[in-house]
Amino acid sequence: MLPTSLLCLLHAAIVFAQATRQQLPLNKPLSFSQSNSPPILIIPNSGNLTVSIAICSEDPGGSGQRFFLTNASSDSPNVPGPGGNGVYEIILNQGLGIFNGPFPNGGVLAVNGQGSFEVGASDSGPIHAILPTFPLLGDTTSSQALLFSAPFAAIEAAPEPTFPSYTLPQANLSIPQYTSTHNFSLILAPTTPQSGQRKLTDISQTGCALNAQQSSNASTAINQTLWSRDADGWRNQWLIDGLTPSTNYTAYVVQDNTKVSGPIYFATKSSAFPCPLVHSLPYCPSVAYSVPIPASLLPSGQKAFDSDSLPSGISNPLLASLTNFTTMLSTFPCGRDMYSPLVTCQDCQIAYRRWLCAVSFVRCGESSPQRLDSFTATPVASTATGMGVRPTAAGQEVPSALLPVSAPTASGSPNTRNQNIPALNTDYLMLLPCLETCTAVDRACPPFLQFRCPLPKFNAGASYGVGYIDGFGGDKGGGVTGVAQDRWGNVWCNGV
Ligand SMILES: *[C@@H]1O[C@H](CO)[C@@H](O)[C@H](O)[C@H]1NC(C)=O
Ligand SMILES: *[C@@H]1O[C@H](CO)[C@@H](O)[C@H](O)[C@H]1NC(C)=O
Ligand SMILES: *[C@@H]1O[C@H](CO)[C@@H](O)[C@H](O)[C@H]1NC(C)=O
Ligand SMILES: *[C@@H]1O[C@H](CO)[C@@H](O)[C@H](O)[C@H]1NC(C)=O
Ligand SMILES: *[C@@H]1O[C@H](CO)[C@@H](O)[C@H](O)[C@H]1NC(C)=O
Ligand SMILES: *[C@@H]1O[C@H](CO)[C@@H](O)[C@H](O)[C@H]1NC(C)=O
Ligand SMILES: *[C@@H]1O[C@H](CO)[C@@H](O)[C@H](O)[C@H]1NC(C)=O
Ligand SMILES: CC(=O)N[C@H]1CO[C@H](CO)[C@@H](O)[C@@H]1O
Repeated sequence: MLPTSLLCLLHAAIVFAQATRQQLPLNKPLSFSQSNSPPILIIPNSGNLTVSIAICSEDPGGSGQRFFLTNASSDSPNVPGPGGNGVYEIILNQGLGIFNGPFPNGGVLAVNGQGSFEVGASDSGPIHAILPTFPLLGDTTSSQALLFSAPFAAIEAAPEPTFPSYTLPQANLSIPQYTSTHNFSLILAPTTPQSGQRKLTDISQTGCALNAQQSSNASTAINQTLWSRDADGWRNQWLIDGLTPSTNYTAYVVQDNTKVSGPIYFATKSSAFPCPLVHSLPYCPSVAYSVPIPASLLPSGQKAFDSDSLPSGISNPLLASLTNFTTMLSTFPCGRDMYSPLVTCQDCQIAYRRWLCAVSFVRCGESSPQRLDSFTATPVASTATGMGVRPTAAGQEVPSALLPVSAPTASGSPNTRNQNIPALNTDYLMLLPCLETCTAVDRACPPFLQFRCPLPKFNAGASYGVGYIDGFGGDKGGGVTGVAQDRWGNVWCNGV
């Protein structure tokens, strides 16, 4: 006969095993916090299920959790474990594990080890995932950043108007509206953390682990809104304040607490950076960057310009010019006559709007804190032959299309290329638009408008970033970087 104490122990173990069996709901994540009695989960019956695991905090003991499942049957009394017959281990990679397979008789999932985690079982793709798309940097100042989530929903395209009532959109578009059912959170931390803290890229790359970092963070989102910045789709936009100057940051976006997008990196400007951010302009949806407007023109309490606070002396001439262009474009029998098999008057207006916004909203820039020589030190003469890309021995150092601009002289000459922007009383660096914003108009508009872009071999480099996206000869995507900016925080030209 067994001693009573051992009997009690056995009894407790059986009760414990039964009490912690728990049904896993379909298509809804369950969280489990750190405990000494990890649960045993019953997986629902389904022809095809994806079971996903996200580690929220690791086992303080150190060895980490392991997850074992069987899809043999949901009422097997055995607890799946290492080496068991018909048992699969869900292998974790950076805190995320995914198993996909048939569960005709349901299944059982068991956990070895301690630490908090989430489990999801879904019949429509994994609940926990690392998204293939990255967040996007708008721009930074010394203490602020404009950031976007990856696009999450397509923009409903305006129907192509038809002849004879081919009506193009007004210059002043209305603020677009969208209602999203998604939750987004932005997680941000210095890329090189203070001692004793872990890099965001070193913790589990899961929504719950990253969200836990955010709650302890100092920088604050002072505005959050949905925005259709470009044809890529709807994004969540954040305006962040309270960052440290000249610092490289790592950023992630977590969607619905379970799907991770990132990381991207970006650097804040030095503390002397003079240009405030401009964002959320319905008539220039892709303007989300710093512009050399004196910050003294900001209404009190505001930290960046939006469509309400932007001086009308800047917006009105832009809208007048766009109206003028639309009037001229409309003299073409749009929708009846074709000037191209590929593009329409509507495409022309879209490309022109984007170009007009990019050249009217002059962009400020600064060389990367890691590459201080990455701009042309002396202003380029208007006859100069391209300044965009400076070849180097390694062929790797690609300076940004930054052009120094001097503070206005006593004679009052303006210091921007847009005379409607009040002069900034200080020197700054201008980040030139990518030449492709111009060539897109050239390609999309009817030839009678005689819209012309400067040529790379003549003086295009004096006013545009040349050779970054397209090659010097114009070959699409054949430029040195192929893009205007990358996820590491490099911005080569203003490529809105
Ligand atoms: C369990 O999953 C594996 C892997 O997907 C599959 O090959 C096997 O047929 C499944 N077992 C049952 C009983 O469906
Ligand atoms: C099961 O679902 C996943 C995710 O939805 C899908 O990728 C996979 O092709 C499906 N497998 C079968 C056999 O239907
Ligand atoms: C654009 O139109 C909106 C109304 O849709 C109006 O409130 C706003 O003042 C206009 N913006 C400009 C710059 O005219
Ligand atoms: C979004 O967050 C709210 C509050 O945290 C929650 O009630 C809601 O279920 C979440 N929605 C999704 C899709 O995750
Ligand atoms: C955020 O910015 C947008 C655009 O400027 C504005 O319409 C909205 O009211 C702001 N939201 C908050 C909460 O301040
Ligand atoms: C409209 O365009 C015409 C022709 O290019 C130009 O002469 C006129 O000054 C423009 N008006 C405005 C308000 O831009
Ligand atoms: C920021 O840090 C990342 C990772 O160390 C690096 O790859 C990137 O070049 C840095 N970006 C800038 C703008 O300094
Ligand atoms: C805590 C803080 O001041 N800001 C933090 C933001 O990101 C992580 C998590 O707290 C820390 O490394 C930063 O210091």
